[in-house]
Amino acid sequence: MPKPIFVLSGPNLNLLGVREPDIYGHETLLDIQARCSRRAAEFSMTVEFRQSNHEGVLIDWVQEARTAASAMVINPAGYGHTSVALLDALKTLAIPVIECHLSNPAAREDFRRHTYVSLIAAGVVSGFGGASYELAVEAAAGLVGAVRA
Ligand code: CA2
Repeated sequence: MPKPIFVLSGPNLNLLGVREPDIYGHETLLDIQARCSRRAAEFSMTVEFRQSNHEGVLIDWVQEARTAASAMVINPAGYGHTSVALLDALKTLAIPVIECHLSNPAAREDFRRHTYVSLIAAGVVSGFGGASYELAVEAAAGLVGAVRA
């Protein structure tokens, strides 16, 4: 079995399905985790799905992924727009990184147009709600050479 795809979510995404459904939809993060696991299984892969509200915790997980993951999907949430430290950690990875967002940040406020993560991401999936994560997992599987079982 290959190493898992790390799927990391940043601050406030634990509130999915509870607040602001008009922007972020009705699905919970648990629903999205199930979607990612199912999609990964189609490629005989697994996901390690985690969320934190804390920048340092996310950075620790990125560092863990250096040896424990075959690829990374990350929704950095607000930290994508602000965190040079998260970018520095991501830059140490030799595995593919896919950035994903539930909404389409480019269609929102100007300050959401830039993310530090995009500087190192192999690609970005935005605007499809929970499906953004699923599509990102599929892209990650493809980048590590996994084929549909
Ligand atoms: O669209 C996305 O996935 C974002 O990464 C979400 C971030 C935002 O800062 C990015 O620009 C785009 C915000 C996450 C907030 O999550 C909430 C979920 C439910 C209720 C309130 C906030």
